[in-house]
Amino acid sequence: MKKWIALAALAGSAAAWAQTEWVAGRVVGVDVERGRVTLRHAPIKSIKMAAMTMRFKVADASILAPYKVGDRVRFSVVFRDDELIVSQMERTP
Ligand SMILES: [Cu+2]
Repeated sequence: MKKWIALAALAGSAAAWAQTEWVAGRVVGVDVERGRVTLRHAPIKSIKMAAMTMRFKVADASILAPYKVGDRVRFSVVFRDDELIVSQMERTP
C-alpha cells in the first residue's frame, strides 16, 4: 500500500512537471528576508485562480534577489505541504 502511494505521488509530480504552467505577472513587492513576493498575476488556469494581486512564498528566497518592484515576470507555482509556492520565476520583456 505504501509503495503504491509513493508511486502515485511520483507519477503525479512527473505529470505536474511536464505541464508547467507559466503565468505572467508583475512584481508589486519583494521580501527576500521572508522569502515572499507579491505579484499582480494573470489567471492561473491549472488551479482555477483568477487574476489578482497576492503574496506568494517562494521555494528558495535567493531567487528573489535580482527582482525589484515593477519587473515583469513569468512564474510557475506548485503545492508543497498544502501551501501554494512560487517554484520558478524569470524576467520577461
Ligand atoms: Cu492569486
